Amino acid sequence: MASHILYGVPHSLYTGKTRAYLRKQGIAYVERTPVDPHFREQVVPRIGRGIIPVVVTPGGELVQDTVDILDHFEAQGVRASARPPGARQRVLAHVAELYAVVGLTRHAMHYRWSYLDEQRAFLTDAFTGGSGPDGAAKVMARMQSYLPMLGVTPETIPAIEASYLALLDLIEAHLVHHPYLFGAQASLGDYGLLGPLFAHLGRDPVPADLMRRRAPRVARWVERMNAPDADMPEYGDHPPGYLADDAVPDTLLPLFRHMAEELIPELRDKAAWLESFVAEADPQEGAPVADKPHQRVIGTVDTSFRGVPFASGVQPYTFFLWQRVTDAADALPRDGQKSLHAWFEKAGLSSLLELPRAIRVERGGYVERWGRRLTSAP
Ligand SMILES: N[C@@H](CCC(=O)N[C@@H](CS)C(=O)NCC(=O)O)C(=O)O
Repeated sequence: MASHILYGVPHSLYTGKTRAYLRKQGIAYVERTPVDPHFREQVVPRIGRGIIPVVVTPGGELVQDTVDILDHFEAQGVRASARPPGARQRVLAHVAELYAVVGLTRHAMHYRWSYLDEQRAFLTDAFTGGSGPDGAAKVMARMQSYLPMLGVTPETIPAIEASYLALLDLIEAHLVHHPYLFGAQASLGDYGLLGPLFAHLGRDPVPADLMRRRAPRVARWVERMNAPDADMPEYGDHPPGYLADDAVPDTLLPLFRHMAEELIPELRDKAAWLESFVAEADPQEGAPVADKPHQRVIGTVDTSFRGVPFASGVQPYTFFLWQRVTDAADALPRDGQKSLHAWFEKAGLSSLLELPRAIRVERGGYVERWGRRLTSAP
């Protein structure tokens, strides 16, 4: 069978998410690094920037962005769909997908780069493998330069570490009963969370050691997510697939409350920023969100992480992921909406569905683009 090509590297957050998905679905692929001349000569010019992961299909189609990659395969039909059929499970999977990028990337980047001295040999080797001996130092420096706008500052670091330990404990408590978030099948939420919990937090020496000692079941889940099968022998005869009847286990309530506490203040501030931006800049529907494809941040907003102030970079991609939550919720029939709203209320997540955003963000031509203006709550 013809193979897909996955351009990525072992230590990349988003490649890890994609690779795990391809393995679980039994999709044949070969992985190559961006050092491959074909990537530079054929892929980058078509995508418009040097970014990984990129999937090249056997027919030569390029798919970039992990959301688009997973959606691409889901649309074709896969053996273990990452979209739970149940309404609450599905919307919560999108919340976890959002938290993984907007929340947990901060923890991942902190534990990778704030402990650089303790894991320099490992990271230098990884980046040399992925970017070549000449490129490694440059890429490592660029990654570190993202820390302040992600909210990793001397002031926020104690809160980031406390938050991470609490998160590990909450996931660990859930994994006592179930091998994945919503039972025995990996959802978009599991794949989202795997990004930071594998490449950085589950693999770099300092945080990997912390994870193994403090949360062994989380470390096992990281292995499980990378296995081609469900890999759950320690759960005996746990029924396969998603939990029946759209069940959401009690252990997920404190976990999603934890996510809500970190997401909502920042998203509230970013939604307010977006409103002023739209009023001033008058973005046109269909226009790319930034002048250059590699530009992810279009402004800065004063916000806070667990009460600690910091200036956050505003990435339109955040609104795109947030919108996936509200789109999935809006698509539910009335009954489903009621049960979802009740659960969101208990978890402190209601603002996600209620906070108005001034404009939609879509994806097209490998970048984020402005969508329809929204005058009232979306
Ligand atoms: N939204 C993108 C993010 C991909 C991404 O951030 N990739 C990183 C590696 S994990 C990258 O290529 N960064 C290059 C850079 O920032 O210069 C996706 O989901 O695919």
